[in-house]
Amino acid sequence: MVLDRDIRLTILGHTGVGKTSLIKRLKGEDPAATEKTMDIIIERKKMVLLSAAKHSKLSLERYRKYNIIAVDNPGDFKLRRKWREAMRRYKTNGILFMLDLSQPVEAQRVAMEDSFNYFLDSINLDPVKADKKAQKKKTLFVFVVNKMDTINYDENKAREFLDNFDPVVKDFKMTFPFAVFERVFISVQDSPYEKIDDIFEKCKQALY
Ligand SMILES: Nc1nc2c(ncn2[C@@H]2O[C@H](COP(=O)(O)OP(=O)(O)OP(=O)(O)O)[C@@H](O)[C@H]2O)c(=O)[nH]1
Ligand SMILES: [Mg+2]
Repeated sequence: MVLDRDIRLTILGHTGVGKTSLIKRLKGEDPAATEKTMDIIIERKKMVLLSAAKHSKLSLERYRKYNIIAVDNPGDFKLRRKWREAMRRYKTNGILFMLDLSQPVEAQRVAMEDSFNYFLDSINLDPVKADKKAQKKKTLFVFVVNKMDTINYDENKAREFLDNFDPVVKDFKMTFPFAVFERVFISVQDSPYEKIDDIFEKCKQALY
């Protein structure tokens, strides 16, 4: 239907951070049993965002459906080279980069740098051309800090954790001056569905 809109997202992050679990929650499945992702997996879900109900019955927004095209990726170091192809082939609107509060910072910082470089590669393999295009590109980066349950939902602690990634995020911001940056603190496993919906609400607001 004409009313529908697409949101194409690439989900990246170190292994075990909860990428596949997030998609399971989005699809209303039990996230408890996930296996390590070994290849790129395209997941689609047509959804009405919770905010739709706030719009009047005369407003299109009340009836609009969003096609979420989420590209799940393996976080394993050796399989990360698939990230570039995933982003190139599925013309992403943005990256949902996931972080895990219960895992060490350093390996995740490397994963974040990898996501940044593979994204640029997906724009153009020539670094100079890629940087040039990036300067004009409207895109979205959502940093999803997962496993809040492991730190008792302490947002201050979570913010301190995210501060460790500031130098990399600063590079993103300089390279993509027109990008929208969002941050989300969540427990994909335990947070209520509204928190999952909120991630996609933020994407909608950034893109439309
Ligand atoms: N405590 C806790 N565990 C979680 C949460 N979300 C996911 N997990 C667990 O983290 C583990 C890894 O989850 P996955 O979703 O498979 O991680 P992934 O990022 O897809 O991993 P790869 O496919 O290897 O890249 C699983 O045992 C999940 O149950 C959470 O919010 N809290
Ligand atoms: Mg996975």
